[in-house]
Formats: sequence, structure tokens, C-alpha cells
Amino acid sequence: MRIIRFMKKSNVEQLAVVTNDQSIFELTVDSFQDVIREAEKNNKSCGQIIEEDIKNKQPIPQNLLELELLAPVVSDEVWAAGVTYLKSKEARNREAKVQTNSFYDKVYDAERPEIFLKSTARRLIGPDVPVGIRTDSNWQIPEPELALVVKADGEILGYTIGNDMSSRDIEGENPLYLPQAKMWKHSCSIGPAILLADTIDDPYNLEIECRIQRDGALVSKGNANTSMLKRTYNELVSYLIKDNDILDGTTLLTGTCIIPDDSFTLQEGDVIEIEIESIGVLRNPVKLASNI
Ligand code: DO4
Ligand code: MG
Repeated sequence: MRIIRFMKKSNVEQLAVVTNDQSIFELTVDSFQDVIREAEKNNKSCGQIIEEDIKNKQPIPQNLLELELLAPVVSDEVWAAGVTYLKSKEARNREAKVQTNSFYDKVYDAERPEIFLKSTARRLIGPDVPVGIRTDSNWQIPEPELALVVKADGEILGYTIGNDMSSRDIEGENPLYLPQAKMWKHSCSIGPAILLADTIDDPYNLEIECRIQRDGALVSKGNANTSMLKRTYNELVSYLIKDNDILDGTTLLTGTCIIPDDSFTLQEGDVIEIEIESIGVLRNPVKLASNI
């Protein structure tokens, strides 16, 4: 069961569910946070609330490709975990030009994971909206990541796709530049759907593929599987909520396991597609942030 939001012809934002047979039903509540509140109030799961809501409804006539999809949840905050995959550690050591005992080596092995604030609702975008690239960086990539959608108490309610757009030269110059290497206009995209946690077989065995097209040609392609993650999702969430106060519907990106070749940098006009099995494809064109 997947939750989506889309823009209706009437310019109204609509929450909906996609069932296993790909039928789409409009939901009565307006947001994923409303589903969480209803579930809490009635002591039920989000899945039960949704099933009851659509019981006597007819699906809409459109299919997913015909809808103008929006970010499936407007999270007040998006957080991100880092250096949770070996590939990420190795790539960061290369960009920082360090071989041994780096910050990245240490955090990969440490008990405490790296967790940072990636985005706020105002900066967050959904499918098909341009992601931004910085004008003061010459080395920029998408970071395709499985994203957790969590409740205020840390319960993992669902999974979506996140793109943690990153500037490798700014981060490589000095780790203290991390906020600038990670956060700017349209630097975080999520979607196209939230796969509910109780309807997923194994979140530690999901194929991820990232494709980047330029002028209609494939210029970068990478694959990985969430089985390569060094930590558990609950471990990452436990550090996110430690002495912290998060809201229902917060998103946590779980780190990248796909890094394009070191010679690759994004350009305006590129199109990024991140596909995670059972969730869908998150597609965003690339634009200079100054042109957005
Ligand atoms: O250490 C910097 C960020 C790491 C990150 O974003 C990742 O591993 O995905
Ligand atoms: Mg990342």
C-alpha cells in the first residue's frame, strides 16, 4: 500500500492511496500527518485507517502516470544520516584527499552515526520539480537514498525515496562546510510515494538504481541494495530522536550507496531518476538554483 499526494485539476492537493492492483483511491484526510493523528486517536495502524477510508469508495479513473504527483508528505524537517555505506565513506575520503583515519573512517566505525538537518518544508520538493545545483560548486551529484517517514516518537511508518543533493568540492574542502554542501534552494527531493511499513517484505533488501540522462542519453547509472547498509534503521532513528523533538511525518534519509564516477558533475538540463523497488521512481530535472 503506497500513499501519494497529487494536484487535482481544480488546483487542490489530494492525498490518495495506491493499492497492490495499482488502483488509486482518494483519501478523506488531507495529509499523511492527518492519517497518523487518526491512527493514534483510534488506536489503529495507518494501514487500518486507510483501509476503512476506502472501503466503500471507487478508484479514480486515472493511473499514476497521468497524475501531477507532489511530495507524499510535507515534512517540517528532513534529516539525513551519513557515511552509512562503505561506498559513501570511500568517496568522501577521495574528495577530502585523505587516506587514513579520516573523520569519515571514524564516523563509519563509531557507535554514534552522523545525523544532520537536510531540509525544511520550505526547501523540500517532490517529483518532476527541478532540483537545484549551486553556482559556486564545480562538483555536484545526487545522492539516492532510502528515506524513512517517522512518527514523533520515532516509529517508522513508511519508506520513500530521497535525493540528498550534494556538493562534493565544498564538502571536500572542509567538513565544516557540510551545511553549505548539503542545504540550498531545492536541494532535497522526496517521493513519489510512501510505502507503508507494515506492507513491505524486507526494507533491508531493496534494489536502488540511479540514472542520470543528459540530452536524452544515459550519462551515469549506478545500482545498490539496502542490504549493504552498515546500521539499522531503528539505530539511526534512535539517534535522531535522542533529546530532540521531532514532529509526526519527519523524514530521515538513510545515506547514499551510489556515487557517480569522480569525473561526473551535474549540469543544468540533466534529468535524475532514482528507482527503489516497491516504491517507484523519483524523477527530477536539474536547474541552477539561481534560475529557480
Ligand atoms: O558526511 C557527509 C554526508 C554523508 C552523506 O550524505 C551520505 O553518506 O549519504
Ligand atoms: Mg547523503
